[in-house]
Amino acid sequence: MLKEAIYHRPKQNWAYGYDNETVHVRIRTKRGDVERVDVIHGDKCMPWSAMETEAMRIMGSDELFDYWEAAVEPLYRRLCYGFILTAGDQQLWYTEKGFSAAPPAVHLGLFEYPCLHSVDILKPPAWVKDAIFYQLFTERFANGDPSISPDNVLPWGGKPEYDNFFGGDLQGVIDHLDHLTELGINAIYFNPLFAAPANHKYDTGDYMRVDPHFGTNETLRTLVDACHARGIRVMLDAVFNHCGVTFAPFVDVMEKGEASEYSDWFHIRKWPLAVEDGIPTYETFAFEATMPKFNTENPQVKAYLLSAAKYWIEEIGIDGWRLDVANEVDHQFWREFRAVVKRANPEAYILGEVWHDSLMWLLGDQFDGVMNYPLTNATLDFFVFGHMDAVSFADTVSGQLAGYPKQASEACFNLLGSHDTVRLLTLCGNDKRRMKLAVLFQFTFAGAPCIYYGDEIGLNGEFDPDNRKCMEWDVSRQDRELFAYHQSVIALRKKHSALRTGAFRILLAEENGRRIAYERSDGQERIIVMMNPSEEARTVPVMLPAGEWKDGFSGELVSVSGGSYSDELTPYEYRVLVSEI
Ligand code: ARE
Repeated sequence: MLKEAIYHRPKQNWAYGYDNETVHVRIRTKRGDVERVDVIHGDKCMPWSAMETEAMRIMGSDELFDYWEAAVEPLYRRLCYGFILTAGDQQLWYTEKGFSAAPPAVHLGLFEYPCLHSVDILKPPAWVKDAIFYQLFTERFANGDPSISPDNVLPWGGKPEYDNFFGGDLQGVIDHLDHLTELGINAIYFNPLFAAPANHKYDTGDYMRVDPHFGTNETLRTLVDACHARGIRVMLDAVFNHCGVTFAPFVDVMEKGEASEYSDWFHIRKWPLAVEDGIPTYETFAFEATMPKFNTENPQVKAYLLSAAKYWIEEIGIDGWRLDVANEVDHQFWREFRAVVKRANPEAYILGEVWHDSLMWLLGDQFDGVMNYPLTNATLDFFVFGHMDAVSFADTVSGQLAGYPKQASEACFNLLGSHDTVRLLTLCGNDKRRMKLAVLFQFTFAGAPCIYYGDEIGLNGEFDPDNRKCMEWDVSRQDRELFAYHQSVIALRKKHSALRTGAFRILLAEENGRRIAYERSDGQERIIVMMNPSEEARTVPVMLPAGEWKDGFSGELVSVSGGSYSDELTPYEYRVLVSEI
């Protein structure tokens, strides 16, 4: 047994409350090195004889490690525990004191999860794991009220530039809700809607007002009500890292300099405000002079932003916030933000924009989920670019699941593209076969999938601003086959809870090859996804128990005699099989 590879520490993703009764305990060992791991657990004031033993199962493996997991229900909320690792005839105890051949003499040497408190458990709103999001960039979705379009508005469908306008607005969204209902989504993520000069509205001028070219606060209320009537939830973008240069307190600072009562609202490095060699003398988002960074430690700034966070939930009825540049705002601000938002609506979703490992925000005191760009990257690398073989892909996504508490993975926001990336179809070289497999993976994995507006009808586009083209409303120019495909994967996900909350298990991952098969199962249903993301017809073999298996899309019965089952899949073909347990 390679002791150096063995890792556990209480809390974080290694021992965390999953619900009010359950603690998930995980431990890492060298891949393929350990045959069995048991967790011995109990209450530290009970006799040793009252300790219980639970066999752990491998929840996933990456290139180097196996990750073992057990769900433990402490009888009296408190948990002390140790591990017994077995490999061949070698058996080792692993406790807080390290490794030993014999059990510790007293409880004192054990790891402790001191007490399971409901308030400390990360509890994302239940609806999020069932959500299917649609990301909507309002300026480019539909112009429903030309009377409020900017003066320099261009005819719909022109070439998007950094600074041009096509007049998309909230009425346009209201007018096209049937499109979203027909598609089957049940949540919308809106890019920023508040008053701001730029077409993307990330340079906020007023956090309490909908941009006048988009509509009014009343229009937004009407839209939110209309969405709710259709079972669609609404999440807005909170740009709280920075504001824009038309935001009144920053205007005051620009006018009065150091004497401004708002000078401490921002991080001014040097007076006067200026840009020297391309670097502003005040902190900003990414050295953008038009995006001054807030001092979120200042109590007045906090009070202002938190009142905005509360207003849109309480007065307009929104269901969640996506937090822009979330990783560059202090953790303490987000803790207070969470308290305010959850008080206003305990079911509100808090989603952080973090492009990297986000564990520290997903421990119950800050976010419910993050934009899952690490998963995006792995999915694209495998299905779209072919940069990884199936083993590396399987290892990567399994490792990612082990890196977060289960409920965080289930409430992550899984996207294959956004207003910040090249569009999926373009990345696929307009090859829909690749796109479809990537999307099928997205819709059969843990986490709420999101479709970037227009992807469903074949919109393409290079990097910003080309990825923000006007939505195509001429049905004859929409890719209806792609639309029907999206409808079918959405329906599949909605039908099977195992796809949303079931355990994920790799069944086949081809080394130096492309074939992959995996299972999602939740004790009631077992779903098998088999894929051949290659240019050659290949047989995809998996081991399946006998039982009644159906094709996940057509519902047709599939004959499985039990044991080895294989399907001959044409290039880029896939197969989804479903069976009740
Ligand atoms: C645009 C162009 C720029 C151009 C500028 C000129 O993209 O190339 O210089 O305009 O005006 C918003 C707009 C953008 C605009 C930007 C600045 O949507 O169109 O830029 O403002 O004016 C990092 C951040 C992440 C951020 C991305 C873009 O960590 O938070 O960069 N995303 C949010 C929003 C954006 C928004 C802003 C932030 C600002 O989603 O839309 O931009 O409010 C790696 C790094 C990440 C990095 C990521 C992407 O993975 O690790 O940190 O994200 O790449 O670059």
